[in-house]
Amino acid sequence: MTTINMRTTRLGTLMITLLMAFVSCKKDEAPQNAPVDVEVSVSFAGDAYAENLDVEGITVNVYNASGKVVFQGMTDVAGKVRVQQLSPATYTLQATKVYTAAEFNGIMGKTEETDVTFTTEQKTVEINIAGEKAFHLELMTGATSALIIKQIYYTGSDARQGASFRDQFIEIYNNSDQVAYADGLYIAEAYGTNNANAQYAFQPNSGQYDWSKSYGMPSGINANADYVYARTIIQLPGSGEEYPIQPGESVVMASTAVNHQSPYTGTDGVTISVQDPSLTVDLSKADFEAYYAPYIDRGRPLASDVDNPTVPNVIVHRRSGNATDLIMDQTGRISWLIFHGEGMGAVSSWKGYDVPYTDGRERTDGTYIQIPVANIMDAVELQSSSTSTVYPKRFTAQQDAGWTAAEGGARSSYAVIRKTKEVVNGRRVLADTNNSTEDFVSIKANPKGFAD
Ligand SMILES: [Ca+2]
Ligand SMILES: [Ca+2]
Repeated sequence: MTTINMRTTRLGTLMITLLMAFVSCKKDEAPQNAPVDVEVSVSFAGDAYAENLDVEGITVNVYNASGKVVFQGMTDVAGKVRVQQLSPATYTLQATKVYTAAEFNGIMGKTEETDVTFTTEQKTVEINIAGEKAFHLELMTGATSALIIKQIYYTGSDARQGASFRDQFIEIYNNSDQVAYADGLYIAEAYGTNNANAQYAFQPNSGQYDWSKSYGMPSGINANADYVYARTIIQLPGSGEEYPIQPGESVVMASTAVNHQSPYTGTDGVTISVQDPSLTVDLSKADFEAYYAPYIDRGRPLASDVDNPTVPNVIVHRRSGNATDLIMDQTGRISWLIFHGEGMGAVSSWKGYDVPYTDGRERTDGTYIQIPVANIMDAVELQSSSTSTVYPKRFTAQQDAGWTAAEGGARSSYAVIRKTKEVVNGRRVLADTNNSTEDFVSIKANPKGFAD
């Protein structure tokens, strides 16, 4: 009964409002100054979240141009909230939902260690009597960035018939509608444990290293939730605006930028060729390549690591052990991220730590560089199987709530690649819900190609 009464009252109010609007129009007053009622609806991006998480009780904030909260409310059972009597102006709409690790793991069957925050913001929303009255916000974990990892070809191709690890590459895509610059972008491998071993300290839910127990780790920081630990770190060259990437376009960073389908001469003068060119790819037109030879201070450079003079070389800050080229783990035991260095200072000042030994041994070689999560632009969790997590995750749900794996595994010629979400004015917008299980599929490696 109450519901009916309320509806009646709302209907009455609406009729009075309409009548007043009608009257004021007739009087030629300025209706554009009238306060506006708008509706904000909220949903979760990604199928798994949309199916399992409740759209009721999500906090919606409306900020005015000076950043002051002018409205705060909670969504109803349909995921909607009504914001009444907003003065015509420009606003920012924001929705936020925080789950404790226990809540989130219980609903989603995950292994998170800390709170999982879903949030989204829609900026410069113009509210006026003639404009939009309904707005939709899609909640995501973590942030989105213009530049995202589009394709990772880590498996390589058959060691005898194909090019083995020589033809690996990573493709970075501009998923926004504005020009973005590749200049100075860091690409790194996120390191983690691949097995349980009493020698090390682990986090209770994820089974990942408890980095807070690493020798020399400062105590006042969240060593696990706020950082990832990187082994290989390379950086694209450029001083700021030398390497523009147009909306819907990408750059390919090759391990070695040659046409791997055709014979080429190694640095030792010996010809390198494949038996089955169809298993590998042409990377001679790559945008960047990893040329490791100048960084090798001990031992001999790798013969296959040639320098294509027409393809700019990346800066190699950290190699994995004594790696003689950018050789990605072919079984998916390492995950990949891209990040920017803002606020991190000189690379030489970045702190490195060793894995957390339970015997408290002093390890000061700083093998794994601590990267703030806040600097991460995109992260893709790799696993060796697309059906189950074999290795403890290196990223939390804030970076990548899922994982992906290439069909066929090591040396299969298959890559992982983002799905196309939609095509806007001819520009492909790729799926980016920060859940690689939903965002990625596996295809035969195809530099600058698309999944669908
Ligand atoms: Ca190379
Ligand atoms: Ca080169």
